[in-house]
Amino acid sequence: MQDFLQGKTIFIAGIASTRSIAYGVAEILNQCGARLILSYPSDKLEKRLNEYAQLWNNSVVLKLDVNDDSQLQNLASHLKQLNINTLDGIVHSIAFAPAESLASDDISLTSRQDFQSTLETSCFSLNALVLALRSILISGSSIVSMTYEGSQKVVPHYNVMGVAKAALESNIRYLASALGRDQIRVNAISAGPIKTLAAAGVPGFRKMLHHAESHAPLHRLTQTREVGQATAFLLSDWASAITGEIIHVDCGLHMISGIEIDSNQQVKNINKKPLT
Ligand code: 0WD
Repeated sequence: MQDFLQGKTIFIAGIASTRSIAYGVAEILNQCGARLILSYPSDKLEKRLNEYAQLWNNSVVLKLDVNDDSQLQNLASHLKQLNINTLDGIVHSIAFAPAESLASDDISLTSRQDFQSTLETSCFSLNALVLALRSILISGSSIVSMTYEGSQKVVPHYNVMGVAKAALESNIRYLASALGRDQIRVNAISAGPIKTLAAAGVPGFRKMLHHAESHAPLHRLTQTREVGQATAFLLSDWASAITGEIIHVDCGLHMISGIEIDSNQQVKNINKKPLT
């Protein structure tokens, strides 16, 4: 059971540190026997990614900024030069929003440029990456991206990132429809809040963590390795009929209304004269 991804080669974009969701995903995928290709967007991450690769059966490491068309155009041929002629899956764990767009709580203040760059890196990049790798994705491949509940509900300061996540989730469904004819599946995981570099850029994120811990049915925070386990399942043949789906891995937080009732108050109300 441990090696149920044996023989699969998975491309992972979005490891920035050991706290990254994609790091937890890579740990689990390696444990399940997958061969990993790790990408990093800028030279400053090269050394770190090479160190991580040593931990995971000497995974392949390469540079890829998903907003750089020339790098995308050369990606499949670059992989072929490394003797990687086919892929079984992609993990897209990437998002970016300029700090100013998260600073206030008024989305109308987000500039055209910031709006566009957020949508480009956080949503369009999935399609750009898929297109770049499509020629080597085999029938039965699986693609997994990462989203957050701020797509469905208003989360303070999440602003344009919430809009980008809503677009990403819709995009998952359209992409699943388009790639289904080639037996390629596309899904996303909606993770609970996790303390990572990207999350640290959202003002008030500590409050979000506290809220999640105290309100989630499991009364704890989601771990990156738990996102990894769900990702491993979606990448595996066990999920062969699942596509276009958004799966929550958030300790149940998404289904809680947020309405708080003081239990003493509740008793008081019950003792009032009954409604007739
Ligand atoms: O609470 C959280 N942390 C949640 C995150 C809850 C639910 C979902 N997510 C999502 C994020 O929105 C994102 O889509 O999970 C995904 C991964 O986020 P993360 O693990 O929280 O963040 P982080 O460790 O910062 O990794 C994101 C990485 C970038 O990190 P930095 O910190 O350098 O911005 O995305 C990569 C980069 O490594 N990235 C890019 N990769 C290629 N090309 C690019 C780019 N242009 N831009 C960012």
